[in-house]
Amino acid sequence: MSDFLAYANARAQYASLGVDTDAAIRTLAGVPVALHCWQGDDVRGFDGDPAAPLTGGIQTTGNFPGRARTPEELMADIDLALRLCPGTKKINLHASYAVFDETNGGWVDRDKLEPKHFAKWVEFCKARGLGCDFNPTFFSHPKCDPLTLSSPNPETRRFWIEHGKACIRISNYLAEELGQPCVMNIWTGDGLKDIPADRMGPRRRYREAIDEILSEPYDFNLVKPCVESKVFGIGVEAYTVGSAEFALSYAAMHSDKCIPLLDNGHYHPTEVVSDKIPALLAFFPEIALHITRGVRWDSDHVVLFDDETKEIAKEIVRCGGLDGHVHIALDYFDASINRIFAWVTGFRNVQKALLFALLQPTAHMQALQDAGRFTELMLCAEQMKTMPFSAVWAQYCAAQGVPAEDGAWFAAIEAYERGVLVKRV
Ligand code: RNT
Ligand code: ZN
Repeated sequence: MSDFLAYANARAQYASLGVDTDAAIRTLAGVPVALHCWQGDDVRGFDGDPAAPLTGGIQTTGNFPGRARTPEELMADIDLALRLCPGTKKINLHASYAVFDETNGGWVDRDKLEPKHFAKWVEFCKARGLGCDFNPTFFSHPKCDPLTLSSPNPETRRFWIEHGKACIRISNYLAEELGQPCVMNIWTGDGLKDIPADRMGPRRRYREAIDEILSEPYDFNLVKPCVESKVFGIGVEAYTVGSAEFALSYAAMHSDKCIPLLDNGHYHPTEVVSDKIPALLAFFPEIALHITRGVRWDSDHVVLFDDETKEIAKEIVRCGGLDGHVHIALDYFDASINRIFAWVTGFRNVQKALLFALLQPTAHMQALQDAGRFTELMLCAEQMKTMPFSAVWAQYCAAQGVPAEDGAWFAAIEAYERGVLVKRV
């Protein structure tokens, strides 16, 4: 069957359930999703010793050839990834990806970063019509003692507060230059390996440090500071300063200037972010997400088209999150497979999940729930799983000018691996 017939057939089948496939495709095309730059180089960045370890309780594993070592390599890799992904894309940068060169005076430490250190990224985004999100980098740096914003040492705190403020100014610059809001996420790996004697002190200091960072002036319509919580990290198993209650309470008490960010790797294994989305949207006008896949822990595996990713997407759609209420970003890092493949697979899977969610007969299913018709609700939910989704996905990809079949785009990645990646030694 031709693609045209396959889509016509699928459209009719979905229409018989009251689902408009053309509208779903149109809606999805306008939803920004942020692609994280750090998948391309195993979260190393360009502002420190390239041999220095990744700290902050996060870890990449694997040594697949071809890690990007320079801004030019990373940009070239991102370019290929973007070409193979449908949808509206943003880039998500960490402060450690500052580009230092002779035109901007060379290296400065993180407390002294300025917009000019991100001019190359602005140029990159402008040439491709992309928005840009941003993150202060509170890890992998000699000034982590190992705490940062919650350190008992005032000098350490000062350094990191100044870094946070510099990042607000940079986020403002990115938003103004690119004409799109910049989501700026505050996450620290601050915590303790073993039973604390003082759980409150670090949290008080963290709270005051965030207050100070957010005292830097910004327009909340342009810069969207977030606080991301976490349950534990490697080497900080007993206590995390920015726990769920801490981050959520901070965001709730400062809802005029920051928003909560949920990373689905940052909860206990039977907790699900899909359920937290409507809980938070009952109170917060905006929330932000890091979509990832934890295998047994916050392992940051590549996002798959799996049940929880679909459920997260359904809640985003059902809660009206696509109208700017939910800021969607990816956050994973796998060094054991082709990194560009990892980017593309995860990004496309989020797109698939959103399309799948947009193709649910949501109003009908909600009416069944409210009427207590749970037998028919289960029947309908199961029927949706074998609908001709792939024909609608193919239509969406064609409209976006990217290959639909995974096999078709993988050839481009293989060629790049042979021609470029394996030569990076
Ligand atoms: C770590 C957090 C955080 C980082 C990125 C690199 O557990 O998820 O968001 O992954 O900032
Ligand atoms: Zn995250």
